Amino acid sequence: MLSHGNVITVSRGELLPANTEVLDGVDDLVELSYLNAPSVLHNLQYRYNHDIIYSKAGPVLLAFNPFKDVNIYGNDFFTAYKDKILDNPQVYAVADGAYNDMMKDGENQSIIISGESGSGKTKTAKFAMQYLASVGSQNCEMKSKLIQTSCILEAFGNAKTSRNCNSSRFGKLIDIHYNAEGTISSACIQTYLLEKSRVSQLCRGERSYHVFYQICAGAPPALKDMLNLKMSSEYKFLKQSGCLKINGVEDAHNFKVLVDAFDTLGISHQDQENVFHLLAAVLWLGNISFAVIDQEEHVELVADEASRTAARLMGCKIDDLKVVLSTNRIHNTAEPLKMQQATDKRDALATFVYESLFNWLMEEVNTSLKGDEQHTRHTISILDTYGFESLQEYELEGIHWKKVEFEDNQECLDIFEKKPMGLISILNEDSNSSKATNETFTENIKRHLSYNICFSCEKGAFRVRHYAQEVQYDASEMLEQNSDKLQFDTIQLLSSCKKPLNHSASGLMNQVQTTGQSVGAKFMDHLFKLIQEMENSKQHFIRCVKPNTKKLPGIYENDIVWEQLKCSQVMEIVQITKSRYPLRFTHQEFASRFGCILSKNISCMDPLSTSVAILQQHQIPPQIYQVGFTKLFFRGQVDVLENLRQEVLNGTRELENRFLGGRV
Ligand code: AOV
Ligand code: MG
Repeated sequence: MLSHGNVITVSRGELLPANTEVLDGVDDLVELSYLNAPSVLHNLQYRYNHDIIYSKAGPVLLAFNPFKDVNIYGNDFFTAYKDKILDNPQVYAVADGAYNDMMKDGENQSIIISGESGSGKTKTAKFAMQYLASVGSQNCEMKSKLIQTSCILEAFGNAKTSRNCNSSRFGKLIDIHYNAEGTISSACIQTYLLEKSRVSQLCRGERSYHVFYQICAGAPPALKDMLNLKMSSEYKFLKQSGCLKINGVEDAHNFKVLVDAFDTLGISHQDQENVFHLLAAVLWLGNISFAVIDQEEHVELVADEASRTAARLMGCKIDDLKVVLSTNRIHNTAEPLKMQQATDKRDALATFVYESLFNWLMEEVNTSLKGDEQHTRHTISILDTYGFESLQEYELEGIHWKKVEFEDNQECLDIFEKKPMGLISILNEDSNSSKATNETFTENIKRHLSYNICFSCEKGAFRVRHYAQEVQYDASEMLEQNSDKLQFDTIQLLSSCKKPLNHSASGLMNQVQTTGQSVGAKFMDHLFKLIQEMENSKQHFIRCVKPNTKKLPGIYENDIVWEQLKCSQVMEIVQITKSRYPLRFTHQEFASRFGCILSKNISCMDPLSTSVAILQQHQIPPQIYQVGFTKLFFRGQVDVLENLRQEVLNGTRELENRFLGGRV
C-alpha cells in the first residue's frame, strides 16, 4: 500500500527493504540500516517536511534550500553551536568543526561548497563566513568589514538568471586568517571567472549585474546630475532582456546599503565617485550608436549624448573614442569598420571597463581586509563556486574517497606545468594562434595529455584528478576566456583614461609585452595554485541541494533531489563511510537503547556487560561486531535489534494505554 492509500501489486524481487520507523529522520544517512534510493529519499524528505534542512551523508553536509527563512541562524544559534549545546548537522557546526580542527591540529582548513544553480551555495557560504567571523572576533571592525563584503560582491557579481534571482556570476574563495590565539588577523577574497558577456548581452527575462539597477534607482539627485544618469529603462544594455525589476527586491534601498558597505570598508568618497562614474560610463557606452557613411557600409560613431557622456565619464576625449570605435588601426592607417565590427568593439570596451572596475574593487576590498597580516598563523578558506548551467564555469564535482593511487602529485602537476606540452603552454600557444578553434584546442590537449592517468576528456570538457577530487574544466570556453579581444588601440585609449582604467590598461600592456602570458593562462595558473592550496588543507564538504525547480518552500520533488544526489555521488560516499566507519555506540548508549530487549534484570550490570549480554542473547554473529573498551563497533546492521526494540516499545505502549484506560 502506498502512502496515499492506493494499493498496487509488485513482484517480490522489485521490493527493497525499508528501514524501521525508529530510523525515520536520522541525522546521518550512515545510520540507515538499508541504504537504497527510496530509503535515503524518504529520510531526507521526512527531515525537509519538518524544516530540518541539514543532514549528514557521512563526512558531507547536505544543505537543502528551504526557499524561506528558517529560524536557525543568528546569535543564539551561534552561541549554542560554539558552546556545543547543539551538535546536530548545520553549517555552523561545520564551520565550528573547521575552527576547532585548526586550533587543535594547527592545520589550514577549507570548506568547499558545491551544488547546482540556486541550491544555496552563496547563502551557505555567507552563514559559514558569519560564523567564522564571529568566532574569532575580538576584532569587531574586521568582523563587520568581512560581513559587509558580501553586499559589495553580490552587487557587482550577482544577477538575476532564469534559475536564481541572485545568481553569482563569478567564483570566490574567501580566506580568513587567524593568529595563534584564534583571533582573525586578516582576510582575503579571491574571485575568478566573472561572466563578462553579461555586461552587454542578456537572455530574455534575465538581468545584468544588480549594481546597475541599484544606481539607476537609488543615486541621489546630485549624483544623478553628475553622471547624467537616467532610469534603467533608458539603457540598451539593461532593457534588452525585457526585465528590469525583481519581485521583492528594492534596488534603490540596496544602493544605500551598498554605499554603507563601501563606507564600512573604508573606500574613500573619491574612489566611490570613480566607481559610479565608470558604472554610468558602461551604461552610456551601450547606448552609443553608429551611422553608415559610405557605400561600402562603413560606419562612424554618432557624436550624441551617449558618446559624449561616455567619454566624459571615462575621462577621455570624444574624438579619441570616435577613432577607436569607428576604425581599426593597422600599421598606422585607420581602417574603417562596418556596423557589426564597430558594435563588437564597443561592447568589448564596455565589458573591459566593467571588468577593470570589478577587479579594482576586489583589490580595494582586500586592502581593507589586510589587518594584522604578520601575525597570521592559519587560514580557513570558504569556496563558493557558481552554478552548473554556465558553460564558463568549472565545477568541483563529486568526491572520490578512494584516494588516487600514487604517492605524490607529480602526475597531476605535469598536466598543468609540463613544458612544452602542459595545459598552460598549450593554452598559451593556441590563444596566440589565429587558426585555433575550440575543437583544435580540445584535440590538442587530448593528444598531449591523454597519457596521464589523472586526465580524462569527453565532449569539450576535460577532467583532472587532483588529490582528493576530480575537477571538470570546460575546454570550449577556455580559449575564449583566454583570447584578449581588446585591440591595441583600445588599450591605448584606456591608458589615457581615469583610474582604475589606466591601471588595468597598462597592466594588460605589461603582461602581454613582458611575460607573453595570456589572460586565460594566467587564470589557469591561478586556479591551479588555488586547488593545490586547498589540497594542502583539511577539507570540509557541503553539498547544497535544490528540493524543487519552482523555487518554492515546502515542495520536495524526489526525482530532482535524486538527480543531485547521484551527481555528487552521495550514495557512494555514504556506503564507503559506512564500510570504513561502522556504526558505533558507546556501551552506555547501546545498553540504554537495547536494554529493554534483554530478558535478564540489568539494573546491577555495568554497560559493557549489558551490551555483551544483549549481543549474545540475540545471537548477533560475532563477525559483524567488535567490542571495544568504551564502544561497540558494527560492520553490518543492527536491524534485528532495532525491530525487537520496536516490538517491545509498542507492546509497552499498548499495555500502558490499557492500564491508563482502565484507570480513567
Ligand atoms: P547558489 O549560490 O547555489 O546559486 P543561492 O545561495 O544564491 O544559490 O540561493 C538561492 C536562493 O535560495 C537565495 O537567494 C535564497 O532565497 C534561497 N536560500 C538558499 N539557502 C537558503 C537558506 N539557508 N535559508 C533561506 N533561504 C535560502 V548560483 O550562484 O545561481 O549557483 O550560480
Ligand atoms: Mg551563488
